[in-house]
Amino acid sequence: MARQIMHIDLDAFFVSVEQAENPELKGKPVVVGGRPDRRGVVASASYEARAFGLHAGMPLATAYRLCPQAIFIEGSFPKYRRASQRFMTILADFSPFLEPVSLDEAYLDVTGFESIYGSSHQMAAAIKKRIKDELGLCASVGIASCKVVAKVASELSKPDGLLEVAAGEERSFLTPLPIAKLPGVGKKAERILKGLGINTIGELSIMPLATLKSHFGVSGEILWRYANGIDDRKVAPPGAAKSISRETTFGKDTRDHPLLTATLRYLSERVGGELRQRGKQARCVTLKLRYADFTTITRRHTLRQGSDSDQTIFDTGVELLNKALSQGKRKVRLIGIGVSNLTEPGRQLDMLDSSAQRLRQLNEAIDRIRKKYGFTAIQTGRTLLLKEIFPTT
Ligand code: TTP
Ligand code: MG
Repeated sequence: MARQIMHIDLDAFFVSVEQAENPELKGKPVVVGGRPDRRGVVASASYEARAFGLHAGMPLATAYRLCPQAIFIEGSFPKYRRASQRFMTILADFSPFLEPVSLDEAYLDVTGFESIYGSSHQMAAAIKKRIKDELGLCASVGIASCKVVAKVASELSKPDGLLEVAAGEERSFLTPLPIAKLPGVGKKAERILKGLGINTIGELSIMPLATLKSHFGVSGEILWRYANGIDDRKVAPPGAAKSISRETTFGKDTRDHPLLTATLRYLSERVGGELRQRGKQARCVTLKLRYADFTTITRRHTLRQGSDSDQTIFDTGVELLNKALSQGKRKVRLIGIGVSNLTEPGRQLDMLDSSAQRLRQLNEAIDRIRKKYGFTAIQTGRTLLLKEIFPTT
């Protein structure tokens, strides 16, 4: 039976929290991000402000030029965090399979629970109503058999939307949409794809896999799968995976360097593959060696920035391996490589210039919050660096 997955995203989140608190702001162009005479960018714009072309990431000065009558608010992160917690608590009442993606966005696997409400559609309406009644906020909900389609559906339904894509309709739903609507396709990928004459998700879905791989490396296959409405990622409660590792025991204890490194490469690729499958990046790489006498050592290295690249994992592993091997002559019985300190790739939550500090603290405190933008980057050497918007992922 098809899964029933919801993607729920609050509309104009920061602004809506301000409007819920101060009804005078309702129905007006409102911007959270700071005073227009300050440096910094728009964090959130009300839909009324968007009608003037304002959007997140736009310099405040530009926003002011386009819409001088907008109300500019500094914003208060602790307030948004509290609202976020209440939002997530409501969602958790509907299903235990909850995966927060960012402050205002989550996946909910409701498979089997929807019958309590009559249907998924009615369940989504009940969720929206509770969010409205208790928080005064509007949520947009996408329902589909997989994450990527649910995500596209909720975005498409905004604001105050509810859009269900029936099982079996995933491809036909995605087909006519412009490629930029597909999670994973950011500005750079969009440019490349348009250069190849690909404008719609449907056109992307029928591209040869090999062509996509040659342009985007490993991400090419993910793009292709998403374009075809294929996405088997689970709705994973946060903290489900704290680390990922693979190890192998040799048939015969060995000191053979090419064999050790080749094994390490294979294991690194498997670890990297799982990282990408989970849409995570790792900050920490750990090598494990068990020697013939069964003594086991682990050696760890912290990367300067998170990575999901096979090559980075492998390179780090080899360095640790060479160091370890230089310290003795014992043969190796088992080799393993693991990654930990997993983070979500992505968006700069510290766009609010004035409260960058608080935002950074928030990022650290809620390390499970997925950053919205930025499926990064597999550098295979021969392909380009892909650093793109990869929302939920
Ligand atoms: P979004 O869900 O991307 O935006 P939104 O909720 O304001 O509007 P939409 O109706 O399109 O969902 O982000 C949620 C909050 O995260 C947003 O209100 C403010 C914050 N944010 C930033 O601080 N910087 C950014 O660049 C973006 C995109 C969001
Ligand atoms: Mg939102």
